[in-house]
Amino acid sequence: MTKVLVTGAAGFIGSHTVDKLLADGHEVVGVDNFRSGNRSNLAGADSNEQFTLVEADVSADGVLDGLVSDTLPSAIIHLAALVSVQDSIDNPELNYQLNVLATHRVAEAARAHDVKRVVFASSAAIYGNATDMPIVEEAAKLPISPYGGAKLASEAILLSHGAAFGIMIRCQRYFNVFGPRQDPASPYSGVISIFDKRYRDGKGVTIFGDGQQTRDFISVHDVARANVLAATSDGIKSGWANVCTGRATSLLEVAAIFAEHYPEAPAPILGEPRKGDIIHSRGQADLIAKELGFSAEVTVKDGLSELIRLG
Ligand code: UD2
Repeated sequence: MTKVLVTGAAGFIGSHTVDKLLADGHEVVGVDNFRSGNRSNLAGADSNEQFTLVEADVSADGVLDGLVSDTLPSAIIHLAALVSVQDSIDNPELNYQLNVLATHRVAEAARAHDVKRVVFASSAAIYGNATDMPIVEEAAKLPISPYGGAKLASEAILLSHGAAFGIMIRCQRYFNVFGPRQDPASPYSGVISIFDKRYRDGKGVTIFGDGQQTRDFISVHDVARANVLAATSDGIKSGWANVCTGRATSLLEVAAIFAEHYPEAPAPILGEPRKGDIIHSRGQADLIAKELGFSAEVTVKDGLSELIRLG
């Protein structure tokens, strides 16, 4: 059993990561300021006596230092973030506070209190408009949003701290994560969460463009498992890896799966392509398989069926 501190514990990926850690018998200290996280995401975790939750902002001076010195975890999984790319464009300063300063605080708290391992929520956003598919980890890092820039800077902060002070760092570059508890509230929310809500409400969906665009959609259950592997496996080294399936699914395929479950729903409308949209995104999944022994197990079809069943 390991004690793990999870920042952003009440978020979409955070709460599933907490659930997986608890299911595997680990002790978990969660921290969240509920800016975008939701208390109800932790309904299952709350009933587990191995779980403690602290309400706090990890970017604030002294918060993480105090928390880490009080709890002395073996590993930190740092998922707290400003999660919306659009918010980072509207408010770059807040983005750098929540996505870079907070990461610096994590790195410093780990150094000061001898935490030997940090797992970080990085993103395929660091690759920007990559055109060679699949996207390999060596691809150029040319982010096109403050969000992507902050994720790339955070990788550098953590890896340099790790090298200087002997902390094992794993940067997890998530592709398009989907599943239960993803917030569909904004037009820039993940497309699957938007489609799920609209079908559930008996409304049709709009596909921006011809629907042939593809993404590497990965289930949040697989992502949570990858996080737990990175935080608890023996014999792994500092580094980074794509967290993806290696498979591409088009929006037409996604809409067709929803339509099977909602035969009465109106057919999707094809709208104007979204400005700045990339056509294809697919990661290469070999490095994480080699380094963590991880490969995604949930197909898009099965993941969508679960989402539609559970909400
Ligand atoms: C991700 C980011 C986005 C930007 C982009 C850069 C998320 C959720 N979004 O967008 O902010 O950084 O990466 O590459 O992380 N779509 C529809 N109908 C809808 C909503 C979306 O057709 O109602 C399309 C959208 O135009 C796109 C695809 O669905 O072609 C996926 O959209 P997304 O926002 O879920 O993810 P992505 O990778 O485009």
